[in-house]
Amino acid sequence: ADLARLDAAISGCRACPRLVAWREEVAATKRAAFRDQEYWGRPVPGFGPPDASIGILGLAPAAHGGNRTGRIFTGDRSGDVLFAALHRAGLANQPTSVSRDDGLALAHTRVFAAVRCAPPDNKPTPAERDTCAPWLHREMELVRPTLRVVVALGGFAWSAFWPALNSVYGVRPPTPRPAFGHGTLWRGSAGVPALLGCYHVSQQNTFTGRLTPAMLDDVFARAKDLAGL
Ligand code: DU
Ligand code: SF4
Repeated sequence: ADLARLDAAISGCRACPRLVAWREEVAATKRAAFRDQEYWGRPVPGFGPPDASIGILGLAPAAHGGNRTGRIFTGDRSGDVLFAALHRAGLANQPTSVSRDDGLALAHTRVFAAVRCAPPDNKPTPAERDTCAPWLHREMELVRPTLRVVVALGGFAWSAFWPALNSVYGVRPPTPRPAFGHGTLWRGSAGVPALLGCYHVSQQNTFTGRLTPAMLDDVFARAKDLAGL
């Protein structure tokens, strides 16, 4: 219930003028293939059960993905790859994610994003990242009792984890901070979730073979292990 309230609150945020303008402009102009659809055009909340032990941290919603469907990673190629992998790992009840009411349910897994509004060129500014951070922190606070591992999809998400560690757990991040890498693990400690790096599931990585389905399967097998699943 607290998480549902937070999701609703996130959806009304207008704190970043550039992103508010962009998300709404995209929603008004649309992509031709989706012209019959009503775009969400608002901040996109996290997705998954409140008692998740695995958190998956992405960058931001895609303009015609989450910004269209209103569910993170839903309706874009990145999500196609991510949810297919979660299904293979037994963490999703179906391999596809096309709309908010498609019946998809995650098990033990909550998907978050570092920034909640679709940014131009998928690139939020540092100021936008910092403005949006408290939403992630509040969400992690609510999932904290069960959260055991955060999978960071890409370097932006990886770097968003450290302020969360400080704000949510009161744990000062290590200095220097461990560099992002695919398969890099920061172990956390008692009551503090581990952080596991994974190349982002974007087409740039999946079409080029930099990130393969087998690599994702390895990441989620490790995440389940770290989560005690
Ligand atoms: O074009 P695309 O595969 O939908 O991904 C666009 C871009 O946004 C890519 O860098 C992934 C990222 N992204 C994300 O971090 N979270 C989402 O929910 C959707 C896309
Ligand atoms: Fe609000 Fe985050 Fe969207 Fe900025 S990016 S308007 S802080 S929800």
